[in-house]
Amino acid sequence: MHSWFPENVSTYGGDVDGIFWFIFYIVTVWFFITEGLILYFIFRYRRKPGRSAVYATGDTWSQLAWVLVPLAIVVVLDVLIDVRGADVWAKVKGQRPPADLVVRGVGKQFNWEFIYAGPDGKFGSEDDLATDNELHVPVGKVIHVLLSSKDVIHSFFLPHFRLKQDAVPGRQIPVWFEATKIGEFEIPCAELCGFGHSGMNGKVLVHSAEDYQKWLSEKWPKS
Ligand SMILES: [Cu+2]
Repeated sequence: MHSWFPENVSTYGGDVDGIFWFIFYIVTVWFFITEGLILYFIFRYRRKPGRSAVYATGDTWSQLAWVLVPLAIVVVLDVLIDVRGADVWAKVKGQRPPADLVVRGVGKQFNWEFIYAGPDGKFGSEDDLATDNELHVPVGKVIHVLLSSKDVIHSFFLPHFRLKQDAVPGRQIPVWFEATKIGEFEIPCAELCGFGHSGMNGKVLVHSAEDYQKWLSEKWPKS
């Protein structure tokens, strides 16, 4: 059943998918119940000679129950979804575990710029490094991305990581993820941001610890 999703490669991806399936099963069950009832009633109360239609005013309890009972069911299911969703929201967007690596992610028309602080660990210093459309990270580490935008609203979307967050001009919004698998995964911009929007597509390159160190020593040979 999961085959139409992009592969999940983040620690919290399973929780996000869990919410999807929870809602999907609720909606599917009720779809068949309600559509089945509609078909049954269409058949059961179809036009028959000698039987005239009834004008239902809805002011008896037995008639009101047709509104109130489904309403109560919808409210209960909605609260269940909200409670489960709030847990996942807290995990993905609420609390962030302490970072192993902090990268700045800047959206601009029309690419993603990633800025690494370099060996001194400080942004805005000489040894900073900026890459276009390439976010290099080690596997199994907590990555914080501080999102901002130089021009319009973009949306930082990591479908394989089940992460999506708008990058908004004038704000810095932190997000986090932890990769569970080595490989290359796309970062499409998910907010229509101008004529080059469809080409605004970066990638996350998840390396093993050794390969990530190798990449670092290529970028900062002296450190
Ligand atoms: Cu964009």
